[in-house]
Amino acid sequence: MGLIFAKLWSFFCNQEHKVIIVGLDNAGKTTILYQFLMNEVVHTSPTIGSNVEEIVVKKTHFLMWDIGGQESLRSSWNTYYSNTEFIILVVDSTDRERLAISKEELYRMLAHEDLRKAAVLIFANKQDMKGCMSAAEIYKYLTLSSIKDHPWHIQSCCALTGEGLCRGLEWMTSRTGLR
Ligand code: G3D
Ligand code: MG
Repeated sequence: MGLIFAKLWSFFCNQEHKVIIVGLDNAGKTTILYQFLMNEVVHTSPTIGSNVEEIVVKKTHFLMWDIGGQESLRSSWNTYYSNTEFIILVVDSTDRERLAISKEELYRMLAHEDLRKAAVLIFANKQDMKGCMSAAEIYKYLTLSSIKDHPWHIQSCCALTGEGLCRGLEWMTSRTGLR
């Protein structure tokens, strides 16, 4: 009896939150997911699929889908949208030319019916690179202040060292309590 109760309890308390990791190719999506998996404060389950991983932060379970960013794959991003609670948009802060494409993809996602309730975490990645754009510049360029219908947060980071990644996860964890 106790065991069944414990199982039910854990089922309801450790609900999984679906996360999709999007961004252009070469932005650093896979490196970020890899850092999450290596991070000591995060517990992980064995790999579920080639691009899906479960990570657990302070009893909050996130099911993370790393979605390919090549142009040919972007049109299929929407097949992953249903039940998504968090979008992690990874931006290569050195890639000034393609920031316009990231912006376009961001607003396309925000307008999508299946992502109506999703919160957006933007990682301004590759902050270790000389001449990269700051999170403030990216914030301005993406006109984040105009986004009123989705919770959003921008975090600068370096996926190679892991710097900034925990702060982003903390924001996500704090949002899960608000639902
Ligand atoms: P993607 O999954 O979004 O396509 P990847 O991107 O995670 O494969 O990363 C693309 C390249 O960027 C990789 O380099 C990776 O090491 C590098 N990269 C990711 N994050 C950072 C970062 O914060 N700083 C720097 N300097 N490089 C980063 P390679 O050379 O392996 O292709
Ligand atoms: Mg990748």
